[in-house]
Amino acid sequence: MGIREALTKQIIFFDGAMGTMLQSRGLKVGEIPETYNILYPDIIREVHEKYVKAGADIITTNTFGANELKLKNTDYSVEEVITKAVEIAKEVKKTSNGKYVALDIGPIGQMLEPMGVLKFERAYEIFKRQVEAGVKAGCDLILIETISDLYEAKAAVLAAKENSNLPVFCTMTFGEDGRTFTGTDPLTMITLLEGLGVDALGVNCSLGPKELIPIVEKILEYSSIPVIIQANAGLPRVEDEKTIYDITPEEFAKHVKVMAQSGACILGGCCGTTDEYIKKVVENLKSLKPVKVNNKKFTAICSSSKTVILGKEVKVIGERINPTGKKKFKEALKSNNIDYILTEAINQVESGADILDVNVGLPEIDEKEMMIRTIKEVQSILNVPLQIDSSDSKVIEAAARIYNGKSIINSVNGKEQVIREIFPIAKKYGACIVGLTLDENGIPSKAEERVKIAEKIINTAEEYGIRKEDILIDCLVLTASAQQEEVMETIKAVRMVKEELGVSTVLGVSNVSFGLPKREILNQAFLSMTLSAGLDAPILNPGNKEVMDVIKAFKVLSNIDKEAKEYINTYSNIEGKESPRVNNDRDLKEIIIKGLKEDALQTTRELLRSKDSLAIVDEYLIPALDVVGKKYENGEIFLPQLIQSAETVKNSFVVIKENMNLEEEKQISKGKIILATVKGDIHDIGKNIVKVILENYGFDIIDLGKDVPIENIVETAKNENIKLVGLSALMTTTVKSMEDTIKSLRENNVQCKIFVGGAVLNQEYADMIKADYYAKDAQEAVGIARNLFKDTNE
Ligand code: B1M
Repeated sequence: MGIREALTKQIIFFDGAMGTMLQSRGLKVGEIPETYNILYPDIIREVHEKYVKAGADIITTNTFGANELKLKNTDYSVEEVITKAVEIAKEVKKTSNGKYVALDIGPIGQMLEPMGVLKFERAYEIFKRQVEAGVKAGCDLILIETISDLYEAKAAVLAAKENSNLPVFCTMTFGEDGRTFTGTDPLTMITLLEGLGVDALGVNCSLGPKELIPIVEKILEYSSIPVIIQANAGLPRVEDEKTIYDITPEEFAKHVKVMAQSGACILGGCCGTTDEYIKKVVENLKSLKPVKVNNKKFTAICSSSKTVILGKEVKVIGERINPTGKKKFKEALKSNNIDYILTEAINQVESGADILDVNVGLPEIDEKEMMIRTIKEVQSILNVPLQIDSSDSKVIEAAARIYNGKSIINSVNGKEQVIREIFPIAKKYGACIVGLTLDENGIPSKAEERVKIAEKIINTAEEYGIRKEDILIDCLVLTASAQQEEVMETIKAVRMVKEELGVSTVLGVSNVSFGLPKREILNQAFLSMTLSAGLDAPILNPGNKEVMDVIKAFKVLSNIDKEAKEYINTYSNIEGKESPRVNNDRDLKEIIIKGLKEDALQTTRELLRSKDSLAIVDEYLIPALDVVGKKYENGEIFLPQLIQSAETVKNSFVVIKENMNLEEEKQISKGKIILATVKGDIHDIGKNIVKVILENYGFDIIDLGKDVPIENIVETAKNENIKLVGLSALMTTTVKSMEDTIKSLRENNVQCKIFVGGAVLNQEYADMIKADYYAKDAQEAVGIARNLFKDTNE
């Protein structure tokens, strides 16, 4: 029986950890487990056999890290390692009565853009090579696991689906805050992965089974496909540099049973689990029938950290990223002024947009390139989902591919050719589609005719395998000035589409008032009429206070805004709350918080006319990063946004540095100092500031960078005969590394003084780790250096 069929009939058991088993069989720290397929195939075979004997249906190949980057420093190619791994697993399947061989694919080990430098298509190619090797070797399914970046999951799933016909399973790894390391929550994972057409999804690694329960509950609430759970054997803790897991096989199996009873149907183990754990799980669950998986039927789109569900309450689609009728916007597109577009995006979100429409079509520019750039840039600073708006199917396809999440495609209509071009794209990337109620004969004047076109779009979409929930219908607004009698037909059509066809509706509201004075009056009235008829997502300018007022009022009157909380919060007489702020003139602090990299250059230059360099650092850069740090800690923003703010500060600092070089003339060296951010810590903004200031006071700096190995610091200090070493650390976890560095400098008899700094430190810590001095900021660092080199320079 194929695994897809088996999933409908029985609970499927995965095996447990490979790493844990290999460690107990001699795998050393630093050894690459995948090389064991070639070097010690008997060990791998024995591990698989143990798991099958314990009752596992699926044998997971020993290929978790078998990608070209991780194997780069070994003697083996991806193909060799994977072929051998699949061969061993197939052998065991045959001899020990296993059922399926899963090609295991773990994360690449490098961050994708914008958090790292790895490009999406490069990640795709890396995964593709693994998939091709696994398919050729004859695996039965593909398991993509332990992924924490949704974008990486998308690259991997596309690689699996475009290069094989095998079932694809995908699991992600969550933290105690219920999100992955890059900010994805369970619902968002489901929204993307189901859209991409995986066969099963779920969670692995992360936490122990007990701690996973809230995450599992969320997954089961929303998933319409089989759910996989592979927990760790408890929460890991480190003892004598070894990772220990505390949960016994019995306890593990007990929790897993609860998950199976709630609906999870593919079960196994991750870190810390062994065949003992799997044996207990199988024994406990053998007689259990899987809970039937049903279609949860909701319309959703997402970015990497936010899902918006349509159809439950009004959601606003911001229409301002669109050059139509906007001279300034057109100029921005022509001059590649991305910050102008980003400012439009931010303003709309601040004014209440839930989704942003993105249209950058202009004959004079390369629309595809601009669309990709805009999507990437908007996604790196904002987490609202996007609607891809273009009349060119090539632009739509490129955008749907590169988009991090599940987008809306705007739009198709009832014309055969358009349908044929766009539906396959929507199906492949799992996007929602806006269907316009017009066809070869134009826009019908009667509501009934428009509904017929909507019905045709929905039915044809189903033929392409697109769920009805993924269709949004736009009944089209005609202007009251030219086609007055058809305004009510649109409203009637919205009601019919909602009630008779049961799909969500969108509508570009402001067209209705075109050509008439006081447009906002008509827009307001029309919006409230369409909302009453069941409009789910008006497309409008959220900066237009009047229409946003209607929406807020509608939410109260239709019992969506419970106890009128949102309404009161907006309109109670608290100063400054009257209307959402739309600001085109942001100060540097805000620019950094928003991550507007280009704006930072310009604004810093302007500020330097009235302020000196250090004042800008102290009054803008540091306070802005403190706000960002707090927001990150509170889960209001996630790693991608944190990185954008850091990059923005760097831009600002480039300008400050240029200015400092102008201010001070280069002097003779007053002494040579090493600066380094300690091992394990990649925060270097503070250290770089200290460096520039010290240089400006005439000191020669050997900057060893960030995440610097202890040996490197010791060697350089010795070889260069250094008298002063400055160490920076920003995390509680890396203070230990700072202490080790100091210890090593002392043990190696390096005759130097050491000063330390960084937000996590204070004088007490500095004394504790036996540093000679503590510098609160760059200016104090200068004081220390001047004092120390005083004799030399006098
Ligand atoms: Co991260 N980060 N970060 N981060 N980050 C912090 C430090 C954090 C407090 C945020 C938070 O949760 N509130 C938190 C640490 C928690 C803790 O341990 N207490 C944190 C975390 C958890 C992380 C990650 C683990 C997040 C993740 O991946 N899940 C990860 C760490 C990876 C690693 O290091 N292994 C991470 C990553 C990053 C980014 C890459 C996104 C980025 C750094 C980019 C870069 O530096 N190139 C970043 C940023 C920007 C921050 C915050 C927001 C800002 C840090 C900063 O640059 N401040 C920070 C929160 C915060 O501090 N408000 C945070 C401005 C800078 C000028 O100040 O460095 O203190 P500072 O320097 C001052 C003084 O301290 C002093 O002079 C400077 C000027 O006055 N000084 C010295 C500094 N070094 C000195 C050396 C000296 C003398 C003085 O002599 C040698």
